[in-house]
Amino acid sequence: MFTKLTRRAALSAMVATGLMASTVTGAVAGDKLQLRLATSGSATDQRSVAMADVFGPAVAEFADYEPSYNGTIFAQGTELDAISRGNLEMSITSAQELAQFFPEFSIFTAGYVHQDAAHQVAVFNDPLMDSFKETVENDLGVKLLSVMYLGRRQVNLRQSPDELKVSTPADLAGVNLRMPGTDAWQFLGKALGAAPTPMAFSEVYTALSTGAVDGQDNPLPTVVDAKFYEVTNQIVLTSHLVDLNYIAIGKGVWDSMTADQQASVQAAADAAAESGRQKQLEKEASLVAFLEEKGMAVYEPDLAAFRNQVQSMYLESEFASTWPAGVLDKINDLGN
Ligand code: KDO
Repeated sequence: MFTKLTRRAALSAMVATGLMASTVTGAVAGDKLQLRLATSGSATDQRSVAMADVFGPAVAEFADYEPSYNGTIFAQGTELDAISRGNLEMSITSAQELAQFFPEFSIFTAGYVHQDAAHQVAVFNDPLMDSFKETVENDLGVKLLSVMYLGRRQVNLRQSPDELKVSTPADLAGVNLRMPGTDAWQFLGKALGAAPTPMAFSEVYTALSTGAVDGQDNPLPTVVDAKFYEVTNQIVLTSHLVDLNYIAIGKGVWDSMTADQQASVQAAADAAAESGRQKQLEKEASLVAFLEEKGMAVYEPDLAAFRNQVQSMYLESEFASTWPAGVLDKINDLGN
């Protein structure tokens, strides 16, 4: 099931042969540190906006912040490898991507675990995260600076409710639901009751418009930003994952900075994450009306049915066997 488990072994080999970047060369442009960030998100995604408007200016005295969007420089899911090898300085990464290297990160990818944006921040800043962060730093050469809020993921389908009304996971049987391409994402699609198909984010609009897939899942701000409402007809408010991303930076880059620069980068990342979080929350609260104006049906299914199925499937899965003892209870204790 964990087809990518071997990536941890591959990492050890990289470290052993000195392939992993312990220092970064070529990352200094002129007198300034070059901080190239790659994301599969668009330039208008609130995480990208926050990084450009808040992070970049805050470090401008000593660093050039150079973002690239839509997976153009590094395809979705390849950014961590690129940072690890010293070919990239920063990314907006996900727990799902980290779970490919470190299966225990799947605890942060499980449906109905994080409760809201504040819970994500509490979990990220809690000592329970220390060993997760240390593992990523030591074994991958990547430092997780701050947690960003992507939002509550909802099921977004081409079919109208007349064709397919979704109340419980059983209604999604046979629905070809695009999910991002890692094991953790695919399992979430299965747990929802659907037939998941892996696909990069950049291909989703076309796949929806041609009918190559029946639907996709993402938070409302992403549905709007990517204009998925043009090629779909309904949104089922499952809120199955309160989704997060991490602002990640190469450990070699981090170690090359002075203590003052490190403090500035950390503060800038925290400020960008907070700004993006507030904007994303505002958007999420207002977008149902916008989507309805665009002709979309937006409704809540039987949430208890989704929650029960998803939670029990995770607890019975191989993913749960990789979760360090007691961490799920600690996460739950940090919530409401
Ligand atoms: C997606 O591919 O559906 C996803 O929402 C997954 C997230 O982890 C994140 O990478 C996001 O895409 C991209 O940044 C595009 O918004």
